[in-house]
Amino acid sequence: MGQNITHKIFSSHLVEGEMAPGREIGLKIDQTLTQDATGTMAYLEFEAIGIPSVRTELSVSYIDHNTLQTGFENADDHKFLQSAAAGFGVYFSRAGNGICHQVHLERFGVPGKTLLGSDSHTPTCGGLGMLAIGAGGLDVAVAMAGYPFYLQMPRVINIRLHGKPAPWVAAKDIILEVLRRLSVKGGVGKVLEYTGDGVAWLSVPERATITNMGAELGATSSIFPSDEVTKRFLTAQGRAGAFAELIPDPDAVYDEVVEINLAELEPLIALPHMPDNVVRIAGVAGQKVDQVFIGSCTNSSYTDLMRVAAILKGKTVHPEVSLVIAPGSRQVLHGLASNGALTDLIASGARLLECACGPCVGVGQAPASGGVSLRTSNRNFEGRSGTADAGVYLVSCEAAAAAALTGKITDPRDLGDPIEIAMPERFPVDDRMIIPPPEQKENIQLVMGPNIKPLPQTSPLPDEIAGEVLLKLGDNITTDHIMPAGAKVLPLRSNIPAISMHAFERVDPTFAERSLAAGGGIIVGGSNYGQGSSREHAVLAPLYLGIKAVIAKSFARIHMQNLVNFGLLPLVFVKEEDYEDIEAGDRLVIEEVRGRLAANSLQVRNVTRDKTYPVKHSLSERQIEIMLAGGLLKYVKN
Ligand code: MIC
Ligand code: SF4
Repeated sequence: MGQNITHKIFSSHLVEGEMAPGREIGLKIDQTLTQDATGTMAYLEFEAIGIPSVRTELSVSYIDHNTLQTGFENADDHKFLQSAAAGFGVYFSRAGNGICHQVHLERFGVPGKTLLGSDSHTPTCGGLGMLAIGAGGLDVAVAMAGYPFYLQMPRVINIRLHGKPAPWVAAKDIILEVLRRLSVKGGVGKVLEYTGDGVAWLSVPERATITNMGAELGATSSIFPSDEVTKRFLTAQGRAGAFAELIPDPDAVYDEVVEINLAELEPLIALPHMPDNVVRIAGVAGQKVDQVFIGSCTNSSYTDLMRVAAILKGKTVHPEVSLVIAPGSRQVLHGLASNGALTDLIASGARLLECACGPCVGVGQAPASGGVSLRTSNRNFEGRSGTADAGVYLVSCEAAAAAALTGKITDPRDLGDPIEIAMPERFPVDDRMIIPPPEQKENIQLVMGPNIKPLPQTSPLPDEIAGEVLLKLGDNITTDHIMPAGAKVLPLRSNIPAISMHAFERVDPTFAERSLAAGGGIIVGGSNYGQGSSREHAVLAPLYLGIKAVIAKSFARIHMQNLVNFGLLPLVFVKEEDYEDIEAGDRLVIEEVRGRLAANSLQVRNVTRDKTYPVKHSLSERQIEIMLAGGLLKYVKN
């Protein structure tokens, strides 16, 4: 039986288990990446494991999220990360060099290799045929220490792209169409593998736009073949030697097939406040726009911004619109500067930001009250922009540039003749902002400023869990609900006691204080609880506040793994209707927890309502041992 691309990489990296969907497998990890907002914890965790140097082929530490320095905190974190990189044998991509996913695609990604990153959009490198997976910082630390990465073997969904996209239909529209069809939980437990004749029309950065937003479907990863297009991209990056062809066998089998005819697609838009809330732009055209943001790891490549520059050339941004642009990397900015496109952007009135995440994660450029912001980024969750009542819409670069000129949501097809941007034969390669680890590591001290607080301690699973339901939540609760990001909170990522006071603040500002006063309690969630980011802080903060368990209808992959890694029990209702029965304030008791875990026969007693609900978990034997030990760090050290 022929193999698909995903299975080829899985089988060449399999170190434990059987590749049957749903079964736990262990994978060898070739490369890792961390970013500054998750990286401080990851390197503290790596230090706690006690291995002197990383054992991967390559590990890179990026500074890209916390680059706004309104106090000492972020700069302290950068110094710590630079010293950790030097000490542990990690490459260090300096602040301003670009967003981790864009830079990794340009400079490090290798077809056929595995990459584990402490950021949910790590699958961006799937655009060049790499099996790239997002995970919590501790999982990445353990992989840096040379241990396998464990996950449930995903099902492989083949997304077959047929035909050629019509003019003004972008890669962004393809992934928005996938989101429209499959929803924000449609990728859970799956790898999305793109094949078909339509793939040939897409450049590597366009493919990366698509694999990037596989994260918004909750997919384990997304991947494209490595073909002639990949070879040209790597050659233009001066990395032809990294190329290896990777295509599915002609008789490859898949668990499911989704067909998309690219020729039939139209420009699309995701309406507030979920990335799967997708409609045709033509259907909502005309609505007034206050802000346009072009950037993020989804849409900030050289060709993306060249298209924007061509649209804006000789024109002026609409007087009612603030247009902000953040190039994805220094290489992109360099390319725009040396060919004059940057002048066109500046002349049009665009406001240039540094090469970093910026507004995508609420670091600056919060929209006006009740404002409408059109963005090329990937998440439009309520409040993530920094303005609680703003509406964020997700679009392609072309649609964003069109709206910046007209001041309203505009179908880019109204712009007239399509724009062709050729891929450069050679990108302006300059790695001087990436510091390689030193040959000699003696005398390297970790620089720990006052913002870096010790790792929180976990304890072994108790035999009885009891507490009040402190919050009852609906479906699709994101990690941005649980642990908000943004310019005010992100600088506290290395300080768990301080950041914890912001947990759930957009849902219920009294949560942190109530939780501390009650000595902790239990959270009840709906389906797809914890979707979105990989941030461990969405577990560490509730843990710090005394949360003992989360009971939900279902969990997002990375968040559930993070809960287990820190010894917080993720439980699922056996009968979904029991969710309806529970109210905030009810007192719940789970008895014989340790004893019943292996048999998966736990029960929740609702003391307030005198009812008992059967609950289950989907933990592997290894994860049960992690829970009993009190988290992954303790388990690894044992
Ligand atoms: C995000 O896009 O939400 C982030 C910020 O990049 C997160 C990581 C983090 O919270 O630090 C992610 O996607 O994992
Ligand atoms: Fe950065 Fe936004 Fe990408 Fe997250 S989604 S890595 S915040 S650009």
